[in-house]
Amino acid sequence: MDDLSQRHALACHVAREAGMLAMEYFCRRDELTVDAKGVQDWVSEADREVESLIRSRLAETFPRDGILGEEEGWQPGESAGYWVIDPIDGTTNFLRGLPDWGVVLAYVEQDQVQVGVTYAPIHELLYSAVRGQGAELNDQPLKRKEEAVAPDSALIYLGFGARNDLPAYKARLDYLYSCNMDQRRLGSAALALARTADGRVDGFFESRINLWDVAAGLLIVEEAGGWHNYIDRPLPRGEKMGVLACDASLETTLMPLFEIRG
Ligand code: LIP
Repeated sequence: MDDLSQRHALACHVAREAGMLAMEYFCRRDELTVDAKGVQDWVSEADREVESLIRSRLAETFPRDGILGEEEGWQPGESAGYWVIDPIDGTTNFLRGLPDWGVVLAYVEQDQVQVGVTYAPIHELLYSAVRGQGAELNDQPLKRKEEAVAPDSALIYLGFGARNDLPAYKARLDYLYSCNMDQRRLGSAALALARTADGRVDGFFESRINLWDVAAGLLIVEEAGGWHNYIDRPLPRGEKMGVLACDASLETTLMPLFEIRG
C-alpha cells in the first residue's frame, strides 16, 4: 500500500472511531460544559476530547507528521506533510442536537490537500478522497453529474461565520437571488462541501473560514469533478480563507461573490 493509500485508510478508520466518540457526547450533550470562543462560536469537552483522540491515533502511525487542529493549534513535525483536524465541524448544530455536523481530517503536503475525509455520524456518511485517485462516499465512487447547472435551478450553501461581514453577507444573498438561485445556510462548511461533491447542492461560498473547516471538503469536491478557487493555488495554513466550491458550470456566475463587500 503506497503512502497516500495508507494515510487514506488510517484517516477513514480514525474518522469513524472519532465519530463514535463524538456520538457518545452528542447523546449526553446537555451534560457538556460549553465555553464561548467568540460570538456564537462554541466549544465543549466533546471538541477537545475528539481532537485529542484523533491526534493520538495519527501520532501512533505517523509520529513525524505535523498537526494543525481547531482546538489545540499547530504542532510542527519533521516529515514533509501535516494533518488538519476539525474534530466537530458544525459545533453549534452538534450542541443543539441538530444532525448536520461532522468529523473532518485532511493530510496536506506541498501546500495541497492529498487526503481528505469527512464523516457525518448522524447521517452515516463517510466522504473521502485521495488526490488523483477520485472521491468516495461510503466506499463507493463519488462523481458529480456531467450536465451543466442552470443558475435559475441552482441551490447554493452560503456560509456566514465572520460577524463583521454582515452587510456583505446580505449583499451576497441579494446577488444569489438576483441570479434566481436558491440558497441555504448549513452551519457546517465540511458538510456543505460534501453535499456539493455528491450533487445534492451546486455550490458553497464563505468569505472568511479556517483551513480545518474546508481542507478535506475541497479535495472531495475536486476529486468528484467539481471546481473550487484553490484548485490551482497553494493552501494557506495560518490565515482565514475565502472559499468558493461549485459545479464547474457555475464558476463564472458565482465568482462575483468575492467582489461583494456590502
Ligand atoms: C463552522 C463552519 C461554518 C461557519 C461557522 C463555524 P465549526 O465551523 O463549518 O461554515 O459558518 O461559523 O465556523 O466552528 O463548527 O468547526
